[in-house]
Amino acid sequence: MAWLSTEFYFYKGSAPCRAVWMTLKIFKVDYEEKIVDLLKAENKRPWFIRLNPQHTVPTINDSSVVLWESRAIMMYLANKHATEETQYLYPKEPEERAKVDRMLFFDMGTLYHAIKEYFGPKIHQGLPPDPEKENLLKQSLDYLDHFLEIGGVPYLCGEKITLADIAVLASVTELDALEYSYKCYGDLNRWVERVKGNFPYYKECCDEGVAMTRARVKQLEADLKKQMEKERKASLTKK
Ligand SMILES: N[C@@H](CCC(=O)N[C@@H](CS)C(=O)NCC(=O)O)C(=O)O
Repeated sequence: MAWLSTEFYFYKGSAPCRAVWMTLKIFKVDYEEKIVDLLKAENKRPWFIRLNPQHTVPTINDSSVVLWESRAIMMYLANKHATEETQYLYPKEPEERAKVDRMLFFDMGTLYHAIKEYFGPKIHQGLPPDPEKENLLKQSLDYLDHFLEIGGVPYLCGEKITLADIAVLASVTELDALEYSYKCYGDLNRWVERVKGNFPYYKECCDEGVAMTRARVKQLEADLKKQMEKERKASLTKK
């Protein structure tokens, strides 16, 4: 049977996609890029829904093992492709692995959830973020900053970068795209700079996507402003 590379369905302007992309790179997985343009609703096309009924990216198809949910994909890639040299990214020892899992679940259920909740109106409609949800985001960033402070180690789970750092970095740097400053969180800010500086694939996998989201949000805001101005003028002529 011919050996097939892993199909990677993704969109660069998506933080969970960027986390999986960095993971594919660090484990040197042979993958085939399949861009799914969310702005053209390509994820809602029948062929994609057949592959992933939840129509989300990232999704992978690894010789008919079809997976979605970025962190589950990252764990699978580590389980399948980690070598002696890269096992530190997802340690095998239960105690060490549990620390990474804890942060991956924190990322999904608390941090990234808070980002999506607060910025939902801005990302989808160019509206201001939902002020009622800002406390949720601030609390998540506070927690993260505190974890780093009490951890007393350079990375989220110890002396080395793990999948947790990759996933959380992708989530936090979505805030760069949304122009939300986290500079006041000292330990968090230093950790972001450290991981960006020491992880070889951040620039390659994230810079373009972060810029895409920033530009898209600006466009939505400008369109909305134009629309509101048009409606204001129309209401004045009616009077
Ligand atoms: N928890 C999922 C979230 C995936 C997700 O919501 N992806 C967005 C892009 S950031 C998406 O595909 N949205 C399109 C849709 O839900 O139809 C993960 O981590 O993979």
